Amino acid sequence: MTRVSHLRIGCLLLLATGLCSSLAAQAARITVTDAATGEPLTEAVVEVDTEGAPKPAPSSEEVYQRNAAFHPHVSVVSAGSRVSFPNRDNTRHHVYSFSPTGVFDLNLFQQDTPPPVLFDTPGIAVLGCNIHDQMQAFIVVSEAATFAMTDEYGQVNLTDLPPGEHRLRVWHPRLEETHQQWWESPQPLGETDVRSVSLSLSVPAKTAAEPSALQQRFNHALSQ
Ligand SMILES: [Cu+2]
Repeated sequence: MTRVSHLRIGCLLLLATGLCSSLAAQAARITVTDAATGEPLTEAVVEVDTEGAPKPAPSSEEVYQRNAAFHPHVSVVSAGSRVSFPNRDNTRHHVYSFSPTGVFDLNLFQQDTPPPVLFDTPGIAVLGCNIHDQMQAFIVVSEAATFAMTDEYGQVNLTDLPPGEHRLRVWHPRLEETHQQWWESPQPLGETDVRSVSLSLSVPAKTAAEPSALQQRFNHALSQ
């Protein structure tokens, strides 16, 4: 191989590395942890307020019931989205929300799914079931241009933030009892920030979602 071709390969390698690092840098990464334990927090919703950026189109989502639990436990949707509530249990559920962002009340029989509910007001809808006290779920209705929910490692990667600094806020179901408050970052977020957020949770973790023995007998009686 000649000296010239060695040089050429070197330049190509440099170009490739430069390109790779600039692509990798175009993402902000946020890790959310529990301040008391340091454990990563899944199901934290991260909102970034990017003024002027287009907002995501409304979508159609589903929160189904199986084994007397809601799935998913936390959803985040853009304002104007519709959510349906299919019952995949053999028993009845009576799903409601009294939250200002979405007040509704649905009596759910198997295979009989009512029309989806429209969520056009930003905020958090806390869902419950009149029959099963332990059933709880949350729908975060967002008007932000960018939102995401943390994965099992407590992380979100925001790959399409515009340049500049943006307001950052984080919500988690265990932040406080009304489930309506957000943690606001004192520092704005840049498009390449790698940020750790540690939340002080005041609501204890719900233990087993297993229905009580009495509840199980009741469910069994209902399914007969
Ligand atoms: Cu129920």
